[in-house]
Amino acid sequence: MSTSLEGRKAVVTGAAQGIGKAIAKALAEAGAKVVISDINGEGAKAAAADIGHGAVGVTCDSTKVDQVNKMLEDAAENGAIDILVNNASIVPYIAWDDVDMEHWQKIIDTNLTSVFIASRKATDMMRAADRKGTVLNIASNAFYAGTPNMSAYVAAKGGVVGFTRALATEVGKYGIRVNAVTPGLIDSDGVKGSPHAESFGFVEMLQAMPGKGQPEDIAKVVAFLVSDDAGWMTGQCVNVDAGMIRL
Ligand code: NAD
Ligand code: 4PL
Repeated sequence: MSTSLEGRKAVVTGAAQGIGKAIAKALAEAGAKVVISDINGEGAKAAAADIGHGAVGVTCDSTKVDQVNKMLEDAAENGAIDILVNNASIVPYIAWDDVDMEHWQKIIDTNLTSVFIASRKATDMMRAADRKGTVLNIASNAFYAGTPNMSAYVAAKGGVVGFTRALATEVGKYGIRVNAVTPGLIDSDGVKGSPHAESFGFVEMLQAMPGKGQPEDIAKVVAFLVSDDAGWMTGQCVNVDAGMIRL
């Protein structure tokens, strides 16, 4: 087993709170030097202080090419990062009748185009530095379920799954692995206090196992997928939802 991430440089986007913060913590505890990137810079710095292990918090809007490129260059410290986790996203709860062009565009930009922006730069840097790095995208089991009240989100996450497969194909020849995780409903900071929290009873009924999914349940699987233990895995979407969806 080589689950250790000692000496690896990692970036986790949207990691000021929730699942992203739990991922940043798991990677830092496995030995990686972690940059916590978030549009909420104060939150990112607070998360870094909380996690310790040399984690650093930075302000970065994942939808802005210039900000993302600079954030990744800073994180690479004249080389390349080894691990990019594309986690930043908006988790909306919106009736179909209220979905308009503005909402659709914001969700596609934040939840799908952001994944392209960071992956473009990070894989270019990995290739230039001859680094066999890895990209891990956080999609959602809402893509499989067609979960109600988040149509643009479901579409964006489907795009993330498709892009995961395509990018894995494009960069596999350089030894760069690209995978995704599709979490089910998770009791994250964002979900707590949102209308999604009211779905736990229904979702639990659909799960094969009872219980409320926690950010750490996702983080542990991510830590494995970005480690050398998953070295023969690429282009995969790993579903982590207590068996709500049985693929
Ligand atoms: P959350 O709302 O608790 O946290 C999301 C973070 O992303 C926040 O810190 C926010 O500031 C940041 N963010 C938003 N827009 C950004 C931008 N433009 N640039 C940079 N950062 C930005 O969310 P969460 O529940 O922890 O979800 C994390 C990931 O897991 C997301 O990709 C989400 O779609 C996915 N997911 C969540 C659930 C769930 O039930 N919580 C289920 C499946 C998938
Ligand atoms: C099943 O990704 O996958 C609610 C909120 N329910 O964000 C999600 C399910 C939500 C989900 C999601």
